[in-house]
Amino acid sequence: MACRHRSSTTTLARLAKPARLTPRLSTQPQVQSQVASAVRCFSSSRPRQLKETRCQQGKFTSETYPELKRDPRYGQVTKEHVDYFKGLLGTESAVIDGVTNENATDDIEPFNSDWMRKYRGHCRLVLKPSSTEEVSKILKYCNDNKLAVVPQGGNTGLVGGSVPVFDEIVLNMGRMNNIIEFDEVSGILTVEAGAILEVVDQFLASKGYIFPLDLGAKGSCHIGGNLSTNAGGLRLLRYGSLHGTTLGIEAVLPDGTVVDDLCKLRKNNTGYDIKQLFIGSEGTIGVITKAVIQCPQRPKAQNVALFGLESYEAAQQAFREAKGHLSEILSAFELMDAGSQALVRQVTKKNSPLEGEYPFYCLIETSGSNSDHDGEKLQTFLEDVMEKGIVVDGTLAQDETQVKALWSWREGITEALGHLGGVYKYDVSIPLPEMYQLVEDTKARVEEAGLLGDTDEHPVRAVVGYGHMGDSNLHLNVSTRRFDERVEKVLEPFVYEWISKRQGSISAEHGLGLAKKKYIGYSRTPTMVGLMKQLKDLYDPNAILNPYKYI
Ligand code: FAD
Ligand code: 2HG
Ligand code: ZN
Repeated sequence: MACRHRSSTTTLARLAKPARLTPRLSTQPQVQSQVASAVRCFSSSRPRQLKETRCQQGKFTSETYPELKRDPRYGQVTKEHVDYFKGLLGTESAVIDGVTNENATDDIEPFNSDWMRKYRGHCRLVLKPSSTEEVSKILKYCNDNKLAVVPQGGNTGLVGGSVPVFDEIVLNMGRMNNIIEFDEVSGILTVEAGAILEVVDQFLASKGYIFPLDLGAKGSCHIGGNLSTNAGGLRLLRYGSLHGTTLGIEAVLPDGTVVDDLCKLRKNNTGYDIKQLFIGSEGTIGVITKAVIQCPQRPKAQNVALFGLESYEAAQQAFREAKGHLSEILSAFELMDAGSQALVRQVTKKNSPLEGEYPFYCLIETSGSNSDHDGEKLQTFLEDVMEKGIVVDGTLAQDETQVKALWSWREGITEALGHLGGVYKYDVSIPLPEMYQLVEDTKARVEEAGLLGDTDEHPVRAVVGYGHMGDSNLHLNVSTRRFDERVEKVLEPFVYEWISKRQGSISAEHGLGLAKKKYIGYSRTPTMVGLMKQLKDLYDPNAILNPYKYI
């Protein structure tokens, strides 16, 4: 619902023609839901699946990083193993077998390659269980036979964690997509790990609730993937992290043990909170099969404004004012620089919602229960920041279509960049005053190395920054015409050293995966890394889960 825009002395431009990215839909995943004890079918409009990147599928990860060697501890997958899994999982579609069937390579390729087309494995067997029991039997068998396994959700991860490096078996959770139970009084949802975030959120919308996480990959990513990466997304500012909103988890350990902690209580101080270990552990200690989530009421009134600013300093002032004016109704405060918006324009061929061009743009969202009240607050805020000269120009969405159109300038950046070639991504937390400086320093470094330019001999097209300013979370993106090891050498460890000097985090919300495994020491002390290794050894003594990654 858009706010009522009341007449004012300020001159906020209005969106005449809201821009809209054309959704590309694909086959709807089968969704069955069991609400309370009654089993019923739940149909929703189709989730908007992510567009694929245009970056050409390149080398295998093992070629890009020849220093990675296959660990000889792991067994090779044989026909005998495949026969066991076929016997266990029954249906043909549950096993994609490239071990005994050479023609299965094309079918396996999407499970071997990540969304960015940066990482590519050599997996020859994909398993798609449909129950916790099947996950348990698969893992027990793999553990007994020392077969390495990569848990996989929607495969939208941005750190190379969701695809194999060598011949690990992919355990894809897509068939475990039931919404099991929803309590309309408490807002407590129980859901299987393979359910798609957008499908779950559409179900919740029909009940007047919202999933406490939203992100650009919602049409493809799974709840289990979200929990495993502890995804942050666009409204963490309002709803907090999944560490807070997850009440319970069911997970399977590598030896097949089912950890049943499907607690539905908000308060439960009985012993260690073990479920927290599975949140953000990227499939390295267990496979999440179900989760219980505390969902908030869906806001009745939602307002979105986008404005242009002359400097990063002004963006910080705007954030401060937004917190002051909008406090409890502020649900997102996002930053985009001019470069990121230029690339979105280039790819989508849409006109910018503002007339002029500015070095920075901020998108503000409010979510509340009273449209008049929220609209009034937002109006006062906008008048204030314009009168003070903090904001130069702005636009306020007038209806839901315009809300989506404005969001697309922020949410659509990742997809747009993916269309232009390879992207080196750095998802980092930095204290706000210095946050954008990283983009400038990185750009200067890439320029100095002669890698940035408008012509084809320059691998780098642009160095841009955007992100969740409300959470001090910057997305530094180096957009290239093709992945090039010279670029990576200029960027790493430079970026991580830069962050470490400012006591930032080298991974704010995307995780470590393969991309950041060797850099964890820039954000964690040796003691912390040591404790993490102890946990890994305890839960996964044969190290079969997601090897070569994380720590
Ligand atoms: P996958 O990519 O399949 O897997 C991610 C990791 O989790 C892997 O290590 C995998 O082994 C593990 N895993 C998956 N499922 C399970 C399971 N059931 N049990 C155990 N381990 C499992 N991330 C953000 O944080 N915020 C954003 O705003 C955001 N926006 C994005 C926008 C776009 C366009 C894209 C492409 C990605 C974005 N991401 C964002 C990154 C990504 O979408 C999230 O990390 C998401 O949570 C991954 O979910 P997935 O189901 O795709 O998991
Ligand atoms: C976002 O906030 C996602 O849009 C993706 O976390 C960021 O592409 C990226 O670097
Ligand atoms: Zn993000």
